[in-house]
Amino acid sequence: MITLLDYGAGNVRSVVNAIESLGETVKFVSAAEDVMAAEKLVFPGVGAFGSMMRVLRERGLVEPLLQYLHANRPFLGICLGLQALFDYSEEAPGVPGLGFIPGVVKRFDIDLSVPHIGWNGLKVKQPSRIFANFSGNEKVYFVHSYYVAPNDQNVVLTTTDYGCELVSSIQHGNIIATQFHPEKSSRTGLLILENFLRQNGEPVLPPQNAGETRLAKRIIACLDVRSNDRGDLVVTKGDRYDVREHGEVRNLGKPVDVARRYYEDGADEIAFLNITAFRDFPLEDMPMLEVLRRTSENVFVPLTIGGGIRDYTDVNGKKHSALAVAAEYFRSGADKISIGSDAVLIVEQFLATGEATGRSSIEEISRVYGNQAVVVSIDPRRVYVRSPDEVKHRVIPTALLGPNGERYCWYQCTIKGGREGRDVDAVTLAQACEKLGAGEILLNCIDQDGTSAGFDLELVNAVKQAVSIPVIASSGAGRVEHFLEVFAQTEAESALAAGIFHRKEVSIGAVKKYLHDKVEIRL
Ligand code: 1PR
Repeated sequence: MITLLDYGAGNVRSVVNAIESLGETVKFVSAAEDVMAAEKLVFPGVGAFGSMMRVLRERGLVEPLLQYLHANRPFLGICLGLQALFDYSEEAPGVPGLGFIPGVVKRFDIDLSVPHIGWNGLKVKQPSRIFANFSGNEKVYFVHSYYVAPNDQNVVLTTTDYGCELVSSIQHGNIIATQFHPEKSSRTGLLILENFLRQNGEPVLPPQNAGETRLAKRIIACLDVRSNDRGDLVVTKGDRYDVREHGEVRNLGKPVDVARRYYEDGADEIAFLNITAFRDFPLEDMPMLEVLRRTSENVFVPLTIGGGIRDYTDVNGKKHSALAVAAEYFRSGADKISIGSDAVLIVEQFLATGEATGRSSIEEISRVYGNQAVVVSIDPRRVYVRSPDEVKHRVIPTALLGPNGERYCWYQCTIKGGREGRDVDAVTLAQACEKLGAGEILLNCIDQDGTSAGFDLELVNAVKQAVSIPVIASSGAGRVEHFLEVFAQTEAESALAAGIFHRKEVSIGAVKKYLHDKVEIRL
């Protein structure tokens, strides 16, 4: 029996699912006594440091936790569950942490994209039970903007390189805590969890490659999901966002099965986009929530879900906040949510007034769940112009000349799945969303979508150069070479594809095999 401390933020569902997949049962801490009664305690912190500590205090959990830790009882902290052990965090000045491990939690101050999102390696500093059966070149999944700096180096279990050498896990007697997410680290993560749960193994020092660890470029499989005309929820795929063929919605399979196939084939992440959620209300769309729940039961890589995240008034006049919609998605197994149409409307208002309201979906969700949990999905379309001063938007020179030989273009943001063009460009939108608290940009391109003609490298470069958060290049992948092109010619951290995987023209395994000796990837 594992006791799990859920203080109510973010996706603990995936930790529960990962533990249950290993044949263990999970009990939740509902009162302070449950902490001391635990045989093994798992603390999967998610969200923001300040709100986490506030909830722990309000629920009277600080003292029991400290007692448990000082008694050297088996403990596994994950992400914020690691950071909570320290004195304080730069994320929430003035809010004390548990102070069990002397030291602080710092924000990255590096030239690379922050948050540090993706699969990176581990440099092991001391033997541990959790490394039993490790080969030594495993990668694990990180998603964080802050990292721990312990005063005593003897507690450092592993470090990881990302612009600096950060402490990626600590070990102090039976207390182990990781900055990375074992529950999202595929087979490697399940092995770590299994080793922790077994408790009887010998400490192991795995074989190691010398040198720096490197963040892998991520390959993401995207499932556009909607109901077809018979009411079945299907994976579909458009050509330039048109998902109908001979009048019918294309049906490329059942979402849960397709996601599982991509997980087994090595996807680093899976995204579900509920593409008609702009007109339906996601909280009434139980099948979609069910898809997420069932997928997260046996897919142990990060899941992003988008569609319909906005404030909403239902038919009875009841108001639902975007935060409530996101919360339901997180509870159902999402690690990140993605905001499309609402982001455009928020940015329009932000640009018009020059002020952030603090109440937009981007701001509210990132405040509660952390900005790493908020992806903004952009659906831009090329608009050609003769000269850069013809419009007030960010215009770029293009090698792909327009129909009348135009040498310039801008990328017009759209809402409602490309149905409505708005007066904002993709570069401005990405920058504004970063300011408002988005942690990542999913950059589609309607002109390339479903064409198999390759990613729009000009668009990716224009957006990537304008922001310091990670960018996922999307739309147009048709061959393995397109993935190399996007990683070699842009700084995008990830590449997303849909059609070629759904139609089984190219597998994720084949993409990785091709990239393997050319760019850093997770095998
Ligand atoms: O606006 O917050 O409700 O979110 C709706 C979400 O649904 C947005 O993220 C939007 O991108 C997405 N969406 C809406 N309509 C469509 C459509 O296709 N008709 N799909 C749609 C967007 C684009 C990509 C696609 C890549 C790769 N799909 O996700 O997977 O272009 O495709 P490819 O590799 O086959 O070229 P909101």
